[in-house]
Amino acid sequence: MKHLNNGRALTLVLVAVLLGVLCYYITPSFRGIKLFKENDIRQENRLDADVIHVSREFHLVAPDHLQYKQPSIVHGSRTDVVTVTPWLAPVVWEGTFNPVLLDSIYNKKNVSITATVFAVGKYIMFLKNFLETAEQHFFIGFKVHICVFTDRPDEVPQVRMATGRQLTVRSVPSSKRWQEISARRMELIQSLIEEQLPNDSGYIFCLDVDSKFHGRWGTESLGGLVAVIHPGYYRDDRSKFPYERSPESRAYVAPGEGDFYYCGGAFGGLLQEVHQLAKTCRSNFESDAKEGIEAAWQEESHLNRYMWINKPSKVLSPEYLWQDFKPKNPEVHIIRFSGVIKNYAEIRPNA
Ligand code: 5GW
Ligand code: MN
Repeated sequence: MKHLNNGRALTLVLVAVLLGVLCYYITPSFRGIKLFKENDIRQENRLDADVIHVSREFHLVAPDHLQYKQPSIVHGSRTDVVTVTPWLAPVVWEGTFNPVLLDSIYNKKNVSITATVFAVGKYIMFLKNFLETAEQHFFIGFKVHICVFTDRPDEVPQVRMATGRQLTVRSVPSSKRWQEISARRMELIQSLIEEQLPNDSGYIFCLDVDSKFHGRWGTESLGGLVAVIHPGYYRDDRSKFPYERSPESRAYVAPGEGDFYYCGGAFGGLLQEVHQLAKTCRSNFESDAKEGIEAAWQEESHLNRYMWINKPSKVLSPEYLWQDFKPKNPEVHIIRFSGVIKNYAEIRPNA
């Protein structure tokens, strides 16, 4: 009796499987049509969820009926500066973008922005000003997550964060040598992104703590891979850029090469892009170190090498990282973020 039942069940299962396979092969056209229809409906409704991951960055949906000044393609609002690179990446200067339009586009996308900042040793003293001014100028009205890496978690100042904004503190070991802090920066950025990637597809900016916000830094800065022009060299010939000039180093940039000199104190972009950058710079940095090589400006040199090969899709003008000791140049209409004047002997462990 039992045997008979088992035999029947087996036959039934076999028949079912055969029927399933048969149906699968008989109805491909039918399935095709159904899929196509689903896509059509989705496109009409333009659901946010339909903008698939890769195209997210390029799909800019504006609200209907937003009133703003007519753009012109013959009369530029900025004629005193270059606003596009030879590889057609925008260079962001005040006057080249409409902040209201951009904010409404990115509001729809519900973007989130992570900012990493290292405050190791005495550099903790810069954190309060950094955080307080970020609350006034950095992606106001958006989801912002500021991630502080420090060896002094107890000294992280209490700063009131607006709704939608959060601060997290991660402990890192203290270090006497700047080179160690510098080396670990890329490593920690890499692992932070690896943790976040599964549930976050947003943007990240990696910023120096010894700086303050003075003006808007917002959605105009978003891009795949974002680099900031260093304020110290942007009027100079590339031969004067302080790239790593020793061919043995993996940060080497040959004479007559290099586009701009970018800051190590601010860079960013999509999580995936910055992950690639951090991973590459860290690996090159470590391989150099194994051979006893240290690039001229440590990770900044590696970053500049990386950006020479992997062109940034958006370039931020020196408005996005000025230096307080530098008088403002006429083309700089607004200073958004600037390095404070610091007493090196007082703050650096091995100065
Ligand atoms: C930096 C130089 C020598 C020794 C120590 C440091 C150092 C850097 C430090 O002791 N603690 C620390 O948190 N940093 C982080 O690295 C800060 O976020 C700092 O903004 C960043 C880059 O170092 P800076 O700002 O001194 O470099 P510059 O090129 O802006 O002067
Ligand atoms: Mn700095």
